Amino acid sequence: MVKERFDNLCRRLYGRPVFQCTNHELFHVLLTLTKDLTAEGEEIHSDRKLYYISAEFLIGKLLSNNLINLRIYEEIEEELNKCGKSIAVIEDEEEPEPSLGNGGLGRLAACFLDSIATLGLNGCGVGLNYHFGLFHQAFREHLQCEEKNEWITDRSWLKKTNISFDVCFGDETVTSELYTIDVVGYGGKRIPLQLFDLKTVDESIVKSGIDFDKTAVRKNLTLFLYPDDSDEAGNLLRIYQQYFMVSNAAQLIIKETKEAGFDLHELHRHVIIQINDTHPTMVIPELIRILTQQEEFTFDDAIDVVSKTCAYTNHTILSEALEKWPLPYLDKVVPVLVPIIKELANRIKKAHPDKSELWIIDDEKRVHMAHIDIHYGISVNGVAAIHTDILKNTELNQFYKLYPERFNNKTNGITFRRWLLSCNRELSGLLDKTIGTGYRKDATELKKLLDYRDDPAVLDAIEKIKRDNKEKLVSYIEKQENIHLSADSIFDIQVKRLHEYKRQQMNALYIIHKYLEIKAGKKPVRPITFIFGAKAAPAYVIARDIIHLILVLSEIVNNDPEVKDFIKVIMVSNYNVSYAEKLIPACDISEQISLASKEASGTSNMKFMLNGAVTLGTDDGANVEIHELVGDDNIYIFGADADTVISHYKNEDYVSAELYENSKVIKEAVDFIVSDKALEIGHKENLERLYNEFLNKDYFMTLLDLEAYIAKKEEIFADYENREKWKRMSLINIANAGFFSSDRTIEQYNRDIWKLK
Ligand code: 26Q
Repeated sequence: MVKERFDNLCRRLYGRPVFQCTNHELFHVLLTLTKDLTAEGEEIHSDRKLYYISAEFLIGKLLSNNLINLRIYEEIEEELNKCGKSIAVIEDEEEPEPSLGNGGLGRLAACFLDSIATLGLNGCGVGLNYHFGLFHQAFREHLQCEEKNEWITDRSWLKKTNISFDVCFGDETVTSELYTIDVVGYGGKRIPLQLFDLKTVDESIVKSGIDFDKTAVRKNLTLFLYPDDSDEAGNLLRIYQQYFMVSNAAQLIIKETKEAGFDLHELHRHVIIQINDTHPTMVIPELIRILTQQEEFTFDDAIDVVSKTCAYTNHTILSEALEKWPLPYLDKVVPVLVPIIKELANRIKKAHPDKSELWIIDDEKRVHMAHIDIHYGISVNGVAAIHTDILKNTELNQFYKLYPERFNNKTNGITFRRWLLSCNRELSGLLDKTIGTGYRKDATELKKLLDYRDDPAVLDAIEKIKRDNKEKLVSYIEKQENIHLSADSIFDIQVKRLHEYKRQQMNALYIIHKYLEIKAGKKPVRPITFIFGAKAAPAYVIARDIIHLILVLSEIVNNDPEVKDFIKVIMVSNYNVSYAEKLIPACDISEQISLASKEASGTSNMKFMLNGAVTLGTDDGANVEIHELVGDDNIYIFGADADTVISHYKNEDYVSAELYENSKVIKEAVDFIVSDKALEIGHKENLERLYNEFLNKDYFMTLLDLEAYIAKKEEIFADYENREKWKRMSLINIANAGFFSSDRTIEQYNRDIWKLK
């Protein structure tokens, strides 16, 4: 059936059968076929609907994933194989990757949409259609360069709708247009990702790199995700973007609720809004504005109904990320919301006159967006058990005392369709043969694999798959980066946004340590390949310096005849979802080394585990739950725990210079950053700044854990040589990963917060 349709479509669109079409043509045919089949699939109806509003949806390429979820991948692949072609190659070469997110929070939103559709829940995603999204990263002179990332072509998954709304800013009114991307769940049910755009956006205002006139809102509003926010214009633009997103969302919600024939006084019975971090917070005052100004609600009634409709997810405790907008900025961008926000704030201040930590507007006239969400919503959730505990006991303790029933944990998850079935077809094939296909619907069935923990055939098959995936990655990296790696070496991988709290710099210091040891004659028994992938926010100076250090190390290590056969260092360029899909199945050691208490959850840790890597990490975020699931013997945990870290901050007693002075190992590694050898290749300004940061600040306490990290790494590398032990650890990690299916996470959101039918 599908084969025939595929061939017919090739003939209709290009006048040729499948085997005569080019990859370029085949992508277009498969895109059209998939869109058609998706539209023919089952739509979900119910009288209660979820709106998942998020500034990011990092959906990745969709071709293979959609074919898998429509359950036609095998059939199409068979047809293509007949003429020496494959879905993977067509996707690699022809499909642009939508660039609608940064990292964790955006990828989580994408996994959630997959699970919502799979579980047949009535919901949609609402966000923005950034034309250039997050920048494309290139390296020049060992530095990150940003380029625009053009992903929208006439062959994208976007579908234009005729829905459009006016959005009134302080100085002008703009008109939106809505695009949708259908998200197909496993089995073929679909939900829409609704992406608002602006008719008047002008791509030509972007001249070189990612520079543009930040004040020309009509022309720039949906050009970039998170424009540089180091200056006032950048911050104002963020507020323009956020209001544009939520005003459209609110208008869409009101329109759909009315069209369904529901009474807006019953809004909370028909609608649930999940606010993904504070970026969509203004949806609360915006809905109140619409209900009071256009629907004749009293203020009390509007607050009442909206407060019962909204739920908030917190993804970070880093204070820099907790949005606090200066009131004058809001006055300029969204004057219509300011009286409403002030009224919301006054009610809280009146109720808690002595507790300024609960206020919405502080003494410096800054609006704490999270406080709006907590006071005027039904739920506050953290994204891993330890993170929710920290919110309750420390970060948001005053709020927890006031509203204990609102706080709940929802440990993150990942979709196994993309992060196993699609990215590691060999492993999912082995699982099918070994434990049956039930795990595809019910991930906890992966546990059945534990019965094979001593079965040499299964253990060897897993090892062989890892080895094959490493070979594939080696060829891909060779093509992409022009660097040759050996699949015989240990692949030690750290991929995630570049941030000091994630401590890529600690990994770099280990590499320096190892380099110095090899130079002194102490050689590792097996070669090790250290792989990094990370983008730094354009205005984050130290993060850029850390990238510089890693690129400099890569140059030094990979070209040193005494060293290069023992260790290699590579930072892949433009790390994104597609790269992750190739790196993760090829990984031996998963680096999850954040400063304890700082990584809310992490989700790559789950992806690595599911693909048979062993975690080397701190007891932070979801690592804590991985640790509990696999037990002490199947994970490598080191470093200070969250309580210790929190007390260092409280007592202000962390002094990195003392650690540096008192440890030869630390001193040697840190000094290397400004050694002649490093300065010969790197830039003085970047390297000295980073060196001084370690000595004078080290806010994320890298030096605190460095020695413990070095010791743990020696242990894990030694254990890698015990192949029997390693293979069993790998299997045990896969078998216990079922808990991290986003289907489980979404069932919990639905059970506790959304309550959709
Ligand atoms: C806020 C204000 C000004 C400028 C930027 C921002 C901003 C932008 C993006 C703040 C936060 C983000 C993104 C946060 C994020 O991705 N957090 C990650 O969320 C994942 C999913 O829950 C977790 O697994 C990660 O631990 C967390 O870091």
